[in-house]
Amino acid sequence: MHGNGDMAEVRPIRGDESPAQLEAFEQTIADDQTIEPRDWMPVAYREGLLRQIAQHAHSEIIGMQPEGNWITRAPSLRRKAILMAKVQDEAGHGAYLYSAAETLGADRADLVEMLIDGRQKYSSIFNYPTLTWADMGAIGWLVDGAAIVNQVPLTRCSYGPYARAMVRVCKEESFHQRQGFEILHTLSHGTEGQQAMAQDAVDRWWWPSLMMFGPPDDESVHSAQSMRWKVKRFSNDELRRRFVGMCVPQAEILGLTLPDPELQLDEESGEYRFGPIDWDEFWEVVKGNGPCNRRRIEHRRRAHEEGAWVREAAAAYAAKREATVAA
Ligand code: FAQ
Repeated sequence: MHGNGDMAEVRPIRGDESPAQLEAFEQTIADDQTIEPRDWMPVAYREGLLRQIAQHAHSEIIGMQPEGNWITRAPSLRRKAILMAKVQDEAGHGAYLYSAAETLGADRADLVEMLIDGRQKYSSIFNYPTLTWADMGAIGWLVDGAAIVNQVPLTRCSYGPYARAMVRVCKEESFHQRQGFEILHTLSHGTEGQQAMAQDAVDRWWWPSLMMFGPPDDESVHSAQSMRWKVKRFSNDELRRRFVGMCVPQAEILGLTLPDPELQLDEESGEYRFGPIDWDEFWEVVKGNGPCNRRRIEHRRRAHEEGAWVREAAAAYAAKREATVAA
């Protein structure tokens, strides 16, 4: 499947707007201006954005786990410091994104509840295990690489707070991707065992990374509307193809093979054709049946419960400060 099919049909907008309001909103989008929190927006625009931003925020927070698993086992002090900084950045990205969701009227505590009880999703990629140190390289190179390809266009998203959050997030993701590439480069130029470890990690992370871009265009329920409202600027398949095109020359520099015998340059389009993605695996992971889904949610639930005293202390401190200022 190369995803050249038609987009799923545009869903009708709910009748929650006056014609004048809708026209002003559509004009702002047409003029490539941003919609800001106090502007009027259709309910479906708000809900669609909230869905995507919340899923994105949850992905950053759950995404801390696969790499957090290796902080205590990093092979040197330098690698450990870099990995800790990266995982902290991911917490920061989650925090910006929850703040962006709050500008749409969401309550952060509700969002966390919806993640923990499975009502809201997070990216499929974080349900795969990190088995060796080389996985830190593959995550940085491929997962952050895919995140950049997906998120750079989001810096031009029509919703201002999300677009602005993406500017800083993308700068940090670039550093993350570079450090992953450097880990793999070191391993692939090391001993035979290190090379094999790097290749094994790339073999395991390649296909799940392609799945990060979401279902093929003809099965993507949200893309058409989302692109019309300039939330998404490119379709899932377009971005997936762009990612493959970016990885092929980088894999050559690394001296690693991408695990796809059908990967081939199409001279006419200048793009790489790639083999079929296992969409059954993707949907199983999205439904909660991936290798680590239960573990990831259980860990998040426990961390949330164990952090209750911090939230209570912060709220008590804020109340005390407010009382002091008011007095
Ligand atoms: N996993 O109609 P579409 C990171 C769901 S990067 C799970 O095509 P849409 C950085 C989708 O929600 C990862 N579910 O949806 C990092 C929908 O279900 P719903 C996060 C998926 O929104 C790096 C249904 O399938 N990045 O965290 C996935 O138009 C390293 C139909 O799909 C973002 O979230 C998936 N992969 O397009 C952190 C970027 N794909 O909601 C740590 C922002 C689709 O109706 C370490 N998000 N679904 O129940 C987006 O760009 C879009 O939301 C897409 C999906 C492209 C992900």
